[in-house]
Amino acid sequence: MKKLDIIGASTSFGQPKLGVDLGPDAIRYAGLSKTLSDLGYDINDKGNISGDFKVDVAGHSKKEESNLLNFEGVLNFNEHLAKSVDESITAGHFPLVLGGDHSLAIGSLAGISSHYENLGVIWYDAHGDLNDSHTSPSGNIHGMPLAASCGVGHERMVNLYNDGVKVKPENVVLVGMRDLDEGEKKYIKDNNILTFTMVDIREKGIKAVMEEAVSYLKDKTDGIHLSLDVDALDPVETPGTGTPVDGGLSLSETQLAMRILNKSERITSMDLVEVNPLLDEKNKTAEKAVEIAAHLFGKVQRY
Ligand code: 5AB
Ligand code: MN
Ligand code: MN
Ligand code: MN
Repeated sequence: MKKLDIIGASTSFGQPKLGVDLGPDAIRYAGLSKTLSDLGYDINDKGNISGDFKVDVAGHSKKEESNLLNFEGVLNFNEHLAKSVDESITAGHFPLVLGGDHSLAIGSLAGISSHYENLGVIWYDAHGDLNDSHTSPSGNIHGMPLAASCGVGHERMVNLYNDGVKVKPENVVLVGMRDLDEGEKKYIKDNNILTFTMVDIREKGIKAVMEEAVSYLKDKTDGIHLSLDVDALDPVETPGTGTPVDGGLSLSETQLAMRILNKSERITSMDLVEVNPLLDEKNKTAEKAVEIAAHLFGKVQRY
């Protein structure tokens, strides 16, 4: 039986809003383990990442480095997360990382990347998360993890856990984009990153877009990591998230996208992030997150 490790990345260091560190538990309460075990997986919930970075209920809003909010907290948390993800892959298990704000992708990609020669990444998000401290309008590190993983940004972020670039920009595909900052647009253009905005998705349809993403990555990568931010979906679907943007994907489009990725048999790891139960309506966003994961792991909707 295929083994799946659930890793709770209960961090909120990457942004200033309280509650996103409760995302992993909200997704658990929405029935993740049972749903995936009913699909035939052997589930091992490793619990939440723990360390000496306890979340301060008054919020943590210290800019330790210029324009990098909670810099030390983000680094410390991600060192722990990278180790856990690395251990899961070494054991031959699929790491499913629950978030938590998206700065956790720095750690998950750091833990994954050494296991692959040419890791591919599908970044399913309203945002590119391709800022560095110079281009970021907010200083929030959850807007920077893909840049850091591609080798751009503070050297302690770039070289976290193991030195150097974790993902090559030519192995990245962006899906769902509708809120890109100027510096991110420039990075995408300069590096020729395959990008599907919501306009592209409305024109081509999600099925064609996902098939194109898979065929682009299939032959040049030896594993594909899916980093899925619930704000890729429209806020009507997933209101419980810190940086919602109108005009997003529906749940049914996302279910179809996940089915296509399941059929590709290339997805080797996943982040499921930015679920904030304090901003949610009756845990609706966590329930959608479970539904999304279920489709990646083979659920077929029958009406
Ligand atoms: B998320 C913004 N680009 O850098 C910034 O939710 C938003 O992980 C980042 O995608 C959103 O602050 C980060 C304006
Ligand atoms: Mn986002
Ligand atoms: Mn994101
Ligand atoms: Mn967000």
